[in-house]
Amino acid sequence: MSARAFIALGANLGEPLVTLRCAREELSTLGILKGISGLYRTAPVGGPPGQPDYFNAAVSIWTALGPADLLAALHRIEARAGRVRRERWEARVLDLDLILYGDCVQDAPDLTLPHPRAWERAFVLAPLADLDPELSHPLTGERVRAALERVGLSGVTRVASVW
Ligand code: PH2
Ligand code: MG
Ligand code: MG
Repeated sequence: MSARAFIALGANLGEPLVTLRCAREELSTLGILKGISGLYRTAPVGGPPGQPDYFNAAVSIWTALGPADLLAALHRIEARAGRVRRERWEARVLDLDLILYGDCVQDAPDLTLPHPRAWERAFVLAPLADLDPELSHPLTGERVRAALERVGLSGVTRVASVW
C-alpha cells in the first residue's frame, strides 16, 4: 500500500541550501518524489530570539513506507545532517516535518497527523501551495490556498523556483 505524503523542509544553521539539496536527494530514496516546491527565505517563528532566517521548502512523495517508518527515516536523515535535539524550536541544521500522510488523521505521542500547526504557518503553506494549492486539510477541509490567504505571506520570500 502506498500513500502520498507531504514533507516540509527547514534549515537555518550551517549551509542551509547545501543541506536542503542533500536532504532532497535522500528523500528521493524513500519513494517517488512527485513534487518539489520553490525555496523560501523565512523569518523565524517562535523559538529563542536572534536566530538566523530559515530556508523552507516542501516535497510530495509517493511512498510505500507507513507513517511511523517514514517519520523514523526523516529522523535518520536529520541525524545524518548533524541535527542535535535540545531546545524546542531552536535553530537547526535540518528539520523534516511530516505534514500529511494521505488522509491519515492520528494523534499519537510521537506523531500527530496532519501536523498540528501546518495550516497556521506561512513558511509551510507557501511551499505546499506550490505543490498543490487545492490540497485540503483532512479534518477542517480548508484548502492550502485559502489557509495561505487567511494567514498571509508576511516574513516569507520566495528566493528560487528551482533549487
Ligand atoms: N520551524 C520551527 C519554528 N520556527 N520558523 C521558520 N521561519 N521556519 C521553520 O521551519 C520553523 C520556524 C519549528 O520546527
Ligand atoms: Mg518543524
Ligand atoms: Mg521537526
